[in-house]
Amino acid sequence: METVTFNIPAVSCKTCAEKIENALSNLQGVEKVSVDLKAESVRVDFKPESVSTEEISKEISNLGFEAVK
Ligand SMILES: [Cu+2]
Repeated sequence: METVTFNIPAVSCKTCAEKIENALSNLQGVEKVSVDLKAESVRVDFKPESVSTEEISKEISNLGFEAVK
């Protein structure tokens, strides 16, 4: 299990946070997602053998957010 944190400058409300949490949770290999609205960041626990950090950040981009590592 690995953990990655991305900064998401545009995440500002609970709806955005839930959207990101739901989408990332649906990715195979993602175990836990927690968005920190104050820090404007997301912390993801994932299995590196199932999913890559690139796939995770791409999913965030697909939702219309910028993910900065
Ligand atoms: Cu929002």
